[in-house]
Amino acid sequence: MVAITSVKESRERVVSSDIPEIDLQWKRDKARKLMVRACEEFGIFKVINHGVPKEIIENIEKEGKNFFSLPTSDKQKAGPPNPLGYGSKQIGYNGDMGDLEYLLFHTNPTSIYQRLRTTTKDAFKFSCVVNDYVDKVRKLACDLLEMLGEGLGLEDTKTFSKLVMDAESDSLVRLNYYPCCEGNSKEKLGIIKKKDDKGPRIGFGDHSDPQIITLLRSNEVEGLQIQSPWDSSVWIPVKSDASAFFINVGDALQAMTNGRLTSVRHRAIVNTQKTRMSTIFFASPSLQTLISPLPEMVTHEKPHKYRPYTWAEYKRIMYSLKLATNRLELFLSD
Ligand code: GA4
Repeated sequence: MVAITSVKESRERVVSSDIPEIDLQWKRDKARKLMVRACEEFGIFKVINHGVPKEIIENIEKEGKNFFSLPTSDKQKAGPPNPLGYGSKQIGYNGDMGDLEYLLFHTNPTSIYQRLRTTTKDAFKFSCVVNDYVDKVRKLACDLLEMLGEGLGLEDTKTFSKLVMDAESDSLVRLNYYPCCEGNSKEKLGIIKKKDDKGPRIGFGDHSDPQIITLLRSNEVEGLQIQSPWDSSVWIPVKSDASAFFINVGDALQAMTNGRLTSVRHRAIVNTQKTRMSTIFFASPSLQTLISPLPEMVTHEKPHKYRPYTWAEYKRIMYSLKLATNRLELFLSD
């Protein structure tokens, strides 16, 4: 689990860590128990032997790199993000900025090609590669959600996975591209102690994901950090592993489990030496889904923590707020 091995004295502290790791070749009972525990304690775990073919991953990595190497004017044909499409630096609509470029798509197969078609002559190939990736990763997301349903002892173990399998699911896929920058010296990365440190350059600022779960994979370049569950001033760097997926609990899963599983706050920092690229699948319900604590998660001692909301309502509110806002707090029951 997370082992604290070094602490840096400054406004923010960075500690080194190991994220709970789950091997999908383990016996199912062992894997689902550890998965639930990781989601309760940290809101994140890593899966290895996940079954997503190497070729599918290599293809999206290659096509993604090709896209971000295009001239800016070509990339901009898929933007500005509304919120889908190509974006650079600007995140959302309320002044959040990050040191990154990105592509954000709805996972509906035709929408990906529609966004890309005027950007590059390889748009069709790129959109096919993204669709292939989404198919496999959606399947992995549903398997993991079913294991979580079993681990939580739900009567209908497919409660979560059904929401993502729905033909109208609002799932998204995102490619984040963080060009390396000289600004993140060893001091800023928290490796060397320095006075008056303003902290590292932020690629994507501190936030929790609004959806059910997120499946993130990146190249071998470090950058993802999670906020310590025990101390919000401590950021835990996640060791990169290009062969694994990092799975994190989103706000909707926290709400449906009545707060038992916790959506982890995380951020991405920019690497000094190497360009980082991550591919992220956000498993979501349909817009009209009513999200509410499951009856099995509500007891006399643990009454309804959140009021019911539709996914559409949550989205509307989240787009009116800054990235770092703790949105779920606005949905606490009276
Ligand atoms: C965070 C998680 C996903 O990347 C995302 C982001 C979305 C966006 O980039 O358009 C948001 C952010 C994310 C939450 C608050 C709002 C919306 C930017 C922002 C400031 C695609 C999502 O679903 O929510």
